[in-house]
Amino acid sequence: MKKIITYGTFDLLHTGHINILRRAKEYGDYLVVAVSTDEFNAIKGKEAYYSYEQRKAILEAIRYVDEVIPEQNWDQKVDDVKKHNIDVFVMGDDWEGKFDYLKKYCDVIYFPRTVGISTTKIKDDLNKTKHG
Ligand code: C2G
Repeated sequence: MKKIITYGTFDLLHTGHINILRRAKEYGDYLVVAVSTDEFNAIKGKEAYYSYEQRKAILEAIRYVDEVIPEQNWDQKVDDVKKHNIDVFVMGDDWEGKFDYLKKYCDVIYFPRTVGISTTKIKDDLNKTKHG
């Protein structure tokens, strides 16, 4: 069984998230998603609209996703790759090169981001609508 892993906040789920999850799954049979906890989001300087439990439940409902685990810090990736017997690590190319140290343990693939959509854009657009 070929296992893939990816990491992220995945707040206000949108087609950019779905695209990377679908593409990641094409590389194997079992996709693990490490979703950032609310505490780790604070470290990342992000405040998600949905709580960790809500974002986890939403990801678990996606057909491409087989397992969701918590992402609690920047340093857990090597342990996760070993513990979950991961063959492929996938991230959007806004992270290009940042996780190449994992190449010792698994394949590392960066996908082009989906253009024109982001959680920040969704929030900004909604605010504009509300405030004109
Ligand atoms: N993404 C994408 N296209 C978009 C928006 C996001 O391909 N339009 C991808 C990102 O590149 C990332 C994943 O979707 O691979 C999740 O995005 P975020 O929730 O913004 O994740 P991020 O905050 O970048 O967290 O340790 C890694 C970090 O936890 C990554």
